[in-house]
Amino acid sequence: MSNVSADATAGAFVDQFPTEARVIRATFWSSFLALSIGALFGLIQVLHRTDVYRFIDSADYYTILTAHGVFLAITFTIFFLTGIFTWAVTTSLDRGVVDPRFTWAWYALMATGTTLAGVTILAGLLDDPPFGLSADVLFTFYAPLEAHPLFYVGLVLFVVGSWLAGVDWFRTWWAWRGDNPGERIPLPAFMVLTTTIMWYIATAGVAVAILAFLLPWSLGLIDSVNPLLTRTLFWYFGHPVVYFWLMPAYLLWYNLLPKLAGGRLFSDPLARAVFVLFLLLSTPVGIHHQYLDPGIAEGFKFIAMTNTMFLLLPSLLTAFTVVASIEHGARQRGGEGYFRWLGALPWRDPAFTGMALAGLMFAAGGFSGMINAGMNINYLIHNSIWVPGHFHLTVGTAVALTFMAATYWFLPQLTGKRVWSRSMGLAQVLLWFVGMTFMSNAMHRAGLLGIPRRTAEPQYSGFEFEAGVGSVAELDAQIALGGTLLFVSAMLFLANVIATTFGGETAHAVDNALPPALSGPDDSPAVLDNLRLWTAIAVVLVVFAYVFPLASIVDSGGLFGPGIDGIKPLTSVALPGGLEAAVESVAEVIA
Ligand code: HAS
Ligand code: CU
Repeated sequence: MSNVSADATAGAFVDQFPTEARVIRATFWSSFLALSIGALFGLIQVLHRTDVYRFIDSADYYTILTAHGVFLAITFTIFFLTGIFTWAVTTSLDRGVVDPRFTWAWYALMATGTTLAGVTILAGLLDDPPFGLSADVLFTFYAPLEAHPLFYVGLVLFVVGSWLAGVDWFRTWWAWRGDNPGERIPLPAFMVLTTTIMWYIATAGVAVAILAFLLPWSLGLIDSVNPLLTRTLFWYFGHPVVYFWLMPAYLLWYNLLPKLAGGRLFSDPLARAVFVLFLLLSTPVGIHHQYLDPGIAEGFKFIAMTNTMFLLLPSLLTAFTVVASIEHGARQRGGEGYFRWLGALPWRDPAFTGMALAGLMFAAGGFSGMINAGMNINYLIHNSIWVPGHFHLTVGTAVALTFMAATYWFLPQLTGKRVWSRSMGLAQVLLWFVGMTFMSNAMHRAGLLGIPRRTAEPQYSGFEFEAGVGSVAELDAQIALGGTLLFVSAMLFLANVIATTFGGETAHAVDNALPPALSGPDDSPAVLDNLRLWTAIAVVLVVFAYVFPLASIVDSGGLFGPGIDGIKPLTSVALPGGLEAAVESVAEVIA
């Protein structure tokens, strides 16, 4: 275990691995570019929905919403995490990538894919877009919404790029293993490898959805698709993708946060177990997004709910381990008492404070997730603005705020320069926390009143929502205020990053080393590192969870569906015998 515990005088990452630092800087810049576009659209949208100010016509709302979702949830997050993962593998295995040309190739594929998809979406804002480009399909892009083929091509290139990035991390590990036979996989690399395997399993669903159905459909090669099938394949991927965002944030909470707090990770074995649990359980739960979809039997929904409740476990373990590590850090710094130790933490450090606040907010996001996951309570909040409230706490704070906060630590590592203004960084992370508190809390409350998500005119004409406590106008004001603070926070972040890169002073004594865990890898059962075993079990669980629902969806709706252009009356669709008879008798009664 040489590398994770490398001596504390190890210098900045950029001095140790200049080539890798260059690639990571490129992924970060791509990520921040997406963040700036996405944040601008977020502001436009929040002011539009709440009727504070309308920059756009309501007809363009879905174009803006799609761009907001794709640029933030897909591009900002995934570019950033490929950078983090490249850092984690390189630094914990203490060796560079095998072939930098390969590394640049996956980066180029992802960048090309994003550009194609982004241009296709934004062309929709033009009155007469060239080549009929448009993709108002939201970041969930399932049928019956249809995009221009170029949008799907862009997504394919982006995902293939991310697959090759995974190959790159595995290659580095294989090379390391050859030189270090029998050694435990260092924790950061272990986290990257398990997350990557999870990603391969998860993206299989979206690859089939795009390549077999959506792309041929938008090219006119097939007439129709089965919308329930493409929805189900999307959610097969759409749930685990949230852990593809979250697990890199966890990687930082486990490895960086204890160091910043002045301590050491509480338990390496627990951290490994958490990532194994995510690998096993992230995918067989996607149907919890489809509790209200007709056409999926209640029993399958119930199984998805049960699996989801098990999937809470790794996050609850994380809450315990990470807080214990932070407390250890505080006590190393002289903190005492049951709660007074909290005061001994480095609250002036924007990297620490941002990540700790992100974790705190994730506790709330986790609770709203548990509510979403309950089959019966889900009926209350599904398709309401409660759901955006939930995911702005999770991906929008636990992940986004962690990534921004960590950037204040990474910038000196990657550029050799000091952060331009640490106090502005501190103000920025606090502003995000405050803005999100207003916006997300009010969104949850508004959702409970039945105010819908995904609409430019949530008030409907002439319909008044009854507010129990406060008023809809007050909730709207909080949403608009919170959203505006978030935009300001994002701009402060970008200004700081730009000022550091182009004008910052040279940093001194940057230290890239991570302290060893209190309970180290030697306390971990060796079986935890058996990636083949966990992959095999994960695949079996996915097969069990999905083969039957998919078979019944194909059986009742057809592989390519009845088509949205010419939906046939239900009685003329071929249904399994018993159902056919039932439908006919209902039709007779109605007639
Ligand atoms: Fe979710 C919908 C259920 C987690 C993202 N989710 C969404 C959508 C998104 C999303 C984007 O079951 C909307 C998709 C759409 O457009 O329709 N979600 C869950 C559950 C969890 C969960 C059970 N979601 C996430 C994460 C996301 C994310 C993570 C992004 C990154 N979600 C659902 C369901 C729906 C849903 C339904 C469908 C709703 C519908 O009807 O449409 C769980 O994974 C949550 C577990 C989390 C915890 C919290 C543990 C607490 C921790 C904090 C530690 C504290 C620290 C701070 C470190 C149990 C780890 C210490 C600081 C000190 C100072 C000491
Ligand atoms: Cu989910």
